[in-house]
Amino acid sequence: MTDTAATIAVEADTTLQPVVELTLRAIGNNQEEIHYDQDTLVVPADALVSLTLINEGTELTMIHNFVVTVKDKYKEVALAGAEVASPGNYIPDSELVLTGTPLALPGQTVHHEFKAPPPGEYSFVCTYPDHWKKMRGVLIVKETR
Ligand SMILES: [Cu+2]
Repeated sequence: MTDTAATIAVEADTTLQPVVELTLRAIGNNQEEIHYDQDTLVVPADALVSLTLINEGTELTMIHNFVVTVKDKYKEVALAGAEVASPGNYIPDSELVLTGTPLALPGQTVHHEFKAPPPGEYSFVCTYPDHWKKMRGVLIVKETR
């Protein structure tokens, strides 16, 4: 009986999983100007998040990504990411990292899908060297019921 109940629950979850489309723009062409166009993103728990990151920069050093971290750990993750450098997309192998996009070069758009983490608050950040000082925000995952 327990097995049957578990199977039904899993099927129901899969069917009802909402897909949330997010579009985030990276704006600016120097260290002072750069920012994401939104500093707060809200998604429902259980959602599959389909993120589009648009890099509107044109200067060569305007290389961006989007990395979700444990709340307020954006600086620690970004500093570790700077050591990883481009072959690893500036994303450290760390339990503080929940997910991250590939790098978007100037003018590029990248897509990335990830499952929303459990309800709560998280940070997001660009881990390209020094960008964390300007490019970061809060991801809020809301309880759906
Ligand atoms: Cu950046």
